[in-house]
Amino acid sequence: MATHLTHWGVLDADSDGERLTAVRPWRADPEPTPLIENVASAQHHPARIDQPYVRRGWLEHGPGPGPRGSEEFVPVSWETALDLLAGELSRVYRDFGASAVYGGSYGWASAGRFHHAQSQVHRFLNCLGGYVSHRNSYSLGASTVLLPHILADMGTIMSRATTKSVLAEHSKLIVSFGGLSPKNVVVSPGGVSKHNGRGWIRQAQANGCRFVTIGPLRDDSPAEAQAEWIAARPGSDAALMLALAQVLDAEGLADNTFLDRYTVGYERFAAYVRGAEDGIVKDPEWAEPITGVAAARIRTLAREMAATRTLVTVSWSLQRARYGEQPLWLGVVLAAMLGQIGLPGGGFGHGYGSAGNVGLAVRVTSPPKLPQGRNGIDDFIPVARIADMLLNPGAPYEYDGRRRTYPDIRLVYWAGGNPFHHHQNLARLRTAFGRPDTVVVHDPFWSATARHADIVLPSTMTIERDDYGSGEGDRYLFPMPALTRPHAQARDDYWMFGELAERLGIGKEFTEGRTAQEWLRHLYDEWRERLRGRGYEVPDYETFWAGESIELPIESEEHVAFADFRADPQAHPLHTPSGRIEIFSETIAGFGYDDCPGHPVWLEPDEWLGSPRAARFPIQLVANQPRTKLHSQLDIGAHSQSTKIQGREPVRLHPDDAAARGLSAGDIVRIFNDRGSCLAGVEISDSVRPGVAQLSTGAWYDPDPADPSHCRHGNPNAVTEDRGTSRLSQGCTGQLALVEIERYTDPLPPLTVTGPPPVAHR
Ligand SMILES: Nc1nc2c(c(=O)[nH]1)N[C@H]1C(S)=C(S)[C@@H](COP(=O)(O)OP(=O)(O)OC[C@H]3O[C@@H](n4cnc5c(=O)[nH]c(N)nc54)[C@H](O)[C@@H]3O)O[C@H]1N2
Ligand SMILES: Nc1nc2c(c(=O)[nH]1)N[C@H]1C(S)=C(S)[C@@H](COP(=O)(O)OP(=O)(O)OC[C@H]3O[C@@H](n4cnc5c(=O)[nH]c(N)nc54)[C@H](O)[C@@H]3O)O[C@H]1N2
Ligand SMILES: [Mo]
Repeated sequence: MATHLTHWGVLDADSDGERLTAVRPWRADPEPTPLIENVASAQHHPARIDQPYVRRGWLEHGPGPGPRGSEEFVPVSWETALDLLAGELSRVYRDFGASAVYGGSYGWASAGRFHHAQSQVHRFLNCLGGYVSHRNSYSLGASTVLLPHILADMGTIMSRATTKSVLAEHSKLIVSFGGLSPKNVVVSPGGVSKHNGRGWIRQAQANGCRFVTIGPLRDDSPAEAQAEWIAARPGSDAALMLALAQVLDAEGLADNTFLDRYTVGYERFAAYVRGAEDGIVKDPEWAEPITGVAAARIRTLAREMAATRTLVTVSWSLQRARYGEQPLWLGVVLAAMLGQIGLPGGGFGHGYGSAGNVGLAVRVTSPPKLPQGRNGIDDFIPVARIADMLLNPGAPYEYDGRRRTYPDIRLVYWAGGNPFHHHQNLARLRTAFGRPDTVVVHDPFWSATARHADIVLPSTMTIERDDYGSGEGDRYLFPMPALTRPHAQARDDYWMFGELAERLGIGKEFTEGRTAQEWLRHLYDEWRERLRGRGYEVPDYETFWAGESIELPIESEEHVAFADFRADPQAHPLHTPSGRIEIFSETIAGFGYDDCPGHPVWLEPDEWLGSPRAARFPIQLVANQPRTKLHSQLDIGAHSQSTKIQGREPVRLHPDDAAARGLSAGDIVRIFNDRGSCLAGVEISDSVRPGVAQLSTGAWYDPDPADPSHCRHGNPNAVTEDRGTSRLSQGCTGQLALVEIERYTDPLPPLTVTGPPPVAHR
C-alpha cells in the first residue's frame, strides 16, 4: 500500500509489481474524486506505446516535410531510435542552429517534480545550445499579458489571492463570471492533496454569503452555493459588466475616494460608459439585447453589489476567447468601482473555480526542482501561435506592443504535451505539422501528437518511476516511489535524454554524473539547506522518503490580496507604470491596437450568438475543460470511458435545441462549421442555456483518413478557430465556437485512437 500524487489528487494503491490491483482515495482527502480511477485502467491499455517507433517515410527517405499522421510506424530498438535521433539533432543544430528547433513543448505532463517532462526537455535542449521557446499558457494567454499592465503579474495574482477561508468568513456576495466550477478545482498543476472545492462554499453559505453565477451552464457552480444562475450569452460578459459599471456610475454608487487614491484613468473609461465617445450610453437597456439578461436584473444586481461586501471573480475561461482581455479588465474595473480591493472578502478574484490552487495559504517555498539551465537564444512565440509559426516562417506578427517575426523551424521536439489536444483547428495544425523536417515526441500513450511524429519514444507513467511532488501552492510534499515496473519497453524521459546527451557529447552537462535517484536526493538536500538558511526545518531525505508526506512551511494561513497596497499605496505601489490600478493604460493605448484599446470596451466577436455568422451556425459550442479527466490525459481510462456514448464524447444540449433537431438522448450527432466537424453523443439537460452546446475538450482526435477536418470521436478542436485573443496577448481562443448540430445517420465508423496506429514490419 502506498500513496501517490497525480494532478487530480492523491491515490492510495496496492500493487503486484506489474499493475495496480486496488486504488482508493487518500484517507486525508475530504473531497475525493473519481478521476483517480483513470490511472490503473490506462496503464497497460493497448493505446500505451510499447517500444520506440519511427514513421516509415522518415526512416526510408530521411528528414523532410511529409504526410504526418497517415503513415505506418516501424518498430525499432532503443539503440536504433536513439542513434537516429542523435544524428538528426546534430544535423539540425550544425546546419541551422538553435533557432531552427521548436522545443516549447507546452503541456501539463504529469505530477512529480524531477521527471517533469518540460523541465527535462528544456534542460536537454539548453545543453545543446537552446531552442525557440514559448511564452504564456493556453490557460491564461490574455491574463498573463494584460494583468501586469493594469494590476499585477499573474504569479502574484495567483499565489497571493485572498484565501478561500477569508472569503468564507467575510464575503456577503460572490458574483462569479464563469462560475466556481466544481469539476475544475479538483485539479491543480502538480497535484491537489486535500480537495476543498465545496467546503469553503458551504461555509460561506452558512455565514450568509449569496452567490450569483453568470454563464452558460447552471452547474458551473456547485449545489452548495445555491447560486442564482444568470444565463448570459457566452462571450457577452464585457457588455454585462459595462452595464453594471454604468449603473454604479450613474447612481453615484462608485467609490470615488477609492478611485482617486488607487486608480488612474477612471474619467476616460467613464466617458465611454456615459456615451461621450460614441453617443451610446452603456446602460442595462443597451446590454439587454446583447447579453440576453433583463435590464431590470442588471440594475438591481449593480445595487446589490454596491450595498454589501462583494467579490467579483472572473474564471479563466472568459479570457480564453476572442477579445478575452475585455471581460477580465472589466472585472478589475468593477471591483475598483466598488472600492473593496484590499478588504477581506471583497475585491477582484481570478480563477476561484478554475483550478485548485487559487486562494490557498501562502507557502514559504516551492518544492525542489530540476534546474533547466540557460537558453542560448531568446526567440519565442506566444504559445498558441504554433501553427502560424510552422506555416509562415519569416512572417511578421504583433505581440504586446512589438512587431515580431516567426522563426523557420526544422525540428519540433515535444515531451509532456499534446498539441493535437490543446490547439485549435486541428486540420490546420496537421498541415502545419507536415512542414518541419522532423517531429519528435515522447509520451506514454499513442496520443494524437505521437501519431503525427517521426520519432516516437515511450515514456514511463509516474507510477512506474521514483519521484516526489507537490502541487502549486499545496501544503504537502509527497514521496512518489515507483509502484510498478515500467510497461513493456517504456523508459523515463530522463534516461532517454541522458542517452542522447551521451551520444551528442554533452552527457556530463546534462546528467552531472547523477542517476535519477541521486538527483532526487541531491535536489532535496540542496532545498533543505536553503530552507534551513531561512530558518525552516524539514526532515532529512531518508525520513521524508520513508514517510507518507511532509508539511511545507507556511508564510501566512490567511491572506487578503492587495491589503498592503490599500493600507499604503505609496509604500506598496503596484508594479504597473503608475503604481496604481490602470483603468486606462497609456502603455496599451500607445500600442494602437483596435482589438485592445487603452481602456476596456465591448467588442463584438465574430463567433457569438449575436453575430451574422450565427445565421448559418446557430449554436454556441462551449468547449470547456472535461469533468472526467485532465485534458486528454487517460481518456482511455475507466472513469472517462464511463461517460462516453457509443464510444463518443458526450455533448450536452438544452431540450429545446434537441427537440428542434429531432434529437434524443443517446443519439450520435455531427457537430460542424466551415472549419471542420466531429461526432458526439447527445445528452439533454436544462442546465444548459438554450442556444448553447457543451462539448468538453479531451476526446482523442480520431481523424477520418479521407478528411482530417472530421474527428470521429468528439474533439471540439476540430471546429474551433485558430486565432489569437488580440494583438496584445495572442492567447488561445478555444473556449467558444459557432456550430450547427445534426443527427448522424451514416453507419458509425469504428474508433482507431483507442489502439495503436498501423505498424509496419521491416
Ligand atoms: N477548445 C479548447 N481547447 C483547449 C482549451 C479549451 O478551453 N478549449 N483549454 C486549453 C488549456 S487551458 C490547456 S492547459 C491545454 C492542455 O493541453 P495539454 O497540457 O497539452 O494536454 P494534456 O492532455 O495534459 O497533455 C499532456 C500529455 O503529456 C503526456 N505525459 C504525461 N506524463 C508524461 C511524462 O512523464 N512524460 C512524457 N513525455 N509525456 C507525459 C500525456 O500522456 C499527454 O499526452 O488545452 C487547451 N486547449
Ligand atoms: N476536471 C478538470 N479540471 C481542470 C482541467 C481539466 O482538464 N479537467 N484543466 C485545468 C486547466 S489546465 C485550466 S487552465 C483550468 C481552466 O479553468 P476555466 O477556464 O475556468 O475552465 P473551463 O471549464 O474551460 O470554463 C469554466 C466555465 O466557464 C463557462 N464559460 C465559457 N464561456 C463563457 C463566457 O463567455 N462567459 C461566461 N460567463 N462563462 C463562460 C463555461 O460554462 C465553463 O464551464 O481548469 C483546470 N481544471
Ligand atoms: Mo490550462
